Amino acid sequence: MPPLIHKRQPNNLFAQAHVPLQILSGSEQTLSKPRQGLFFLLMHFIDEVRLLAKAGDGGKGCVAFLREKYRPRGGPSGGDGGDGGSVIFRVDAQLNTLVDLAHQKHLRAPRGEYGRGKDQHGKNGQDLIVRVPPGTMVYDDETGALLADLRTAGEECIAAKGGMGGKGNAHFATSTNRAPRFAQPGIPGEERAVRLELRLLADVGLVGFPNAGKSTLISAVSAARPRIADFPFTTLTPHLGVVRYSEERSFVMADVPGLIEGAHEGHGLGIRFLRHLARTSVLIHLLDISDAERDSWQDYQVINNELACFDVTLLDRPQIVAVTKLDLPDTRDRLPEVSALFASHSVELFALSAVTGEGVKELVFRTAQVLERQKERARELEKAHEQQELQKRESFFLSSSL
Ligand SMILES: Nc1nc2c(ncn2[C@@H]2O[C@H](COP(=O)(O)OP(=O)(O)OP(=O)(O)O)[C@@H](O)[C@H]2O)c(=O)[nH]1
Ligand SMILES: [Mg+2]
Repeated sequence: MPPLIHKRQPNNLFAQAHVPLQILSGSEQTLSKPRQGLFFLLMHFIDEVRLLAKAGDGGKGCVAFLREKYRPRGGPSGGDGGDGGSVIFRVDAQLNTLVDLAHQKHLRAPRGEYGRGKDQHGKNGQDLIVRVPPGTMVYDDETGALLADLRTAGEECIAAKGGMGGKGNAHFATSTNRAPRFAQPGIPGEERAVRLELRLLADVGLVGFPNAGKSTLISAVSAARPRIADFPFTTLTPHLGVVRYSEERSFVMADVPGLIEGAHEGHGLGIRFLRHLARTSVLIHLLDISDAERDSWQDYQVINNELACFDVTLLDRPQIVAVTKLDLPDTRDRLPEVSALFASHSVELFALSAVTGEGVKELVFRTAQVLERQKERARELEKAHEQQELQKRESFFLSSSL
């Protein structure tokens, strides 16, 4: 029986989740039940793959001479070779993971056909179009350079360009050499090692400890249906949901797996999923204060510390801090005390219950408000930057014309 998954590099996911390697190559019978579940889920959300893209070579030009009845010396008639196909990544809005590429090592586009006699052009190799989800970043795996950041449906990036076909000898006839016996070989297609990294396109990210109520909240405000259960690490992969807050306005929310202390050292599911917060503009930090034994302020700081360990700029993002499970009597009792504590550190607290809906609308509107302010600020910054560039160019022309 073939192995379940080839032992390949891209899915360091498995390493993070502490799944023993035997699962990657072992037979199905060796998997115990819970592991099978984890395995299944991880298998279906892949956000990093490494591939070798090889474009098709150009076909050779042909050396041929036309010999026909009444035209015994018809002259050089070698046709050109066809162009090789390119390897192209194209965004498909229906996709949300790179799982389709997880088991591939090579992406090969077909070569161009050789040119033939009677000036026949070889057929071009067809481009290999590889569909990727929106938010895919394409890197050259050798240099680490970013080749493309593919965001909108239909956007494309040529990972490896097909080689041009060689010219046939018909092109090389001159007055002094009317029967050239040479043609061009085709140009080899490009070959490039690429790394695809998916960074989900979300406006708002939910962060917090496991069981804080992240998935329950996203289920309450959007059509996303991540699994919800009363044990930690129910959510093993990020989920996106569209939150509609008026007739025409909406934002995308991301539920990422819970964090725990030491996540940056690999504890729990680690912090690798935090890359999906990189493009968010606002974070919603959820706190469960129902347990009297926990120190809410410390919990808040632990999560922020893990965010900073992944990427310190995540802390520059506006953060809305919200207490969940407001319907529980323990939460309600502790709320005034915790709110006062957070207020003493100048942190405003929201409170909500995703089960009863209390406070949810307020949180959504506040999030939308902060998000719009952020977008406005980004637009202003962009404008100011453009103006600066314009001024620089003007002063350059002025100084060079003097
Ligand atoms: N009473 C009450 N229970 C809630 C509320 N929100 C979440 N819960 C419960 O808390 C538990 C954990 O909720 P989840 O939404 O799965 O928590 P999570 O933050 O997504 O957890 P992970 O996926 O493990 O990180 C579940 O049993 C939920 O039913 C709430 O507002 N009120
Ligand atoms: Mg969850």
